Amino acid sequence: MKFSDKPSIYFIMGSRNSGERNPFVVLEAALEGGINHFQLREKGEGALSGTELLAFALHCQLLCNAYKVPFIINDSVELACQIGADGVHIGQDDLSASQARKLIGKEKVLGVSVHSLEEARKAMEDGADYVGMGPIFGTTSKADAKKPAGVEGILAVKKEFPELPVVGIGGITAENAGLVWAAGVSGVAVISTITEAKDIAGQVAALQAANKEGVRK
Ligand code: 3NM
Repeated sequence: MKFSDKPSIYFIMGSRNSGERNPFVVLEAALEGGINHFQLREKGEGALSGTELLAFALHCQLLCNAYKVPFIINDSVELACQIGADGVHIGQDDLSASQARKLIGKEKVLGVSVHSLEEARKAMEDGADYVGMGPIFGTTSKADAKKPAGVEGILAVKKEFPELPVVGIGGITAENAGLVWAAGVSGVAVISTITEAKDIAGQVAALQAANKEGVRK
């Protein structure tokens, strides 16, 4: 499946990321504001599991469906298959991309987190539709995040594999997103820039407006 026809504002959130605010209210505001992808990433202290996670995921899915925004699940191929999510995003420590592709079939979106050209090559060969590269800038949203790597890794991947959609992640804000877009990404993925925004739709618009180059693959 193709990742996206237009530059994507790719919002990631779990039930613990929205602070005092109701996560569904935050998600709906982001959808209303025009995000292009949503990934449910349920991690950290107090993370939901079992039937609670299932119910949370189903509610997020309903909202995404209402706005025709692809609903992607982090890590759990099982949950994604169970509820018929639009895709799965996996890391280097999860099952392999080729295993994930076999389990989800050809039609679903498959994303893989990578940190090097070699990992990107492997993900692509294994059937990934896009790769996530990060952290570009410092982030406090991922407990085991690596050192910020800037946009060099993205430039290297785009040079070698111009057709492979790359999504930048980690510490991206409306102020620094221009650098990321300019590196040739197909999308910018954010947690806190949206979850912490007073004006969520305004932040989504600002992330879009930071893309001066227009349409990307
Ligand atoms: N993955 P924020 S960084 C989920 O480097 C995630 O692979 C990363 O959150 C990676 O937009 C990250 O708040 C956290 O910095 C992104």
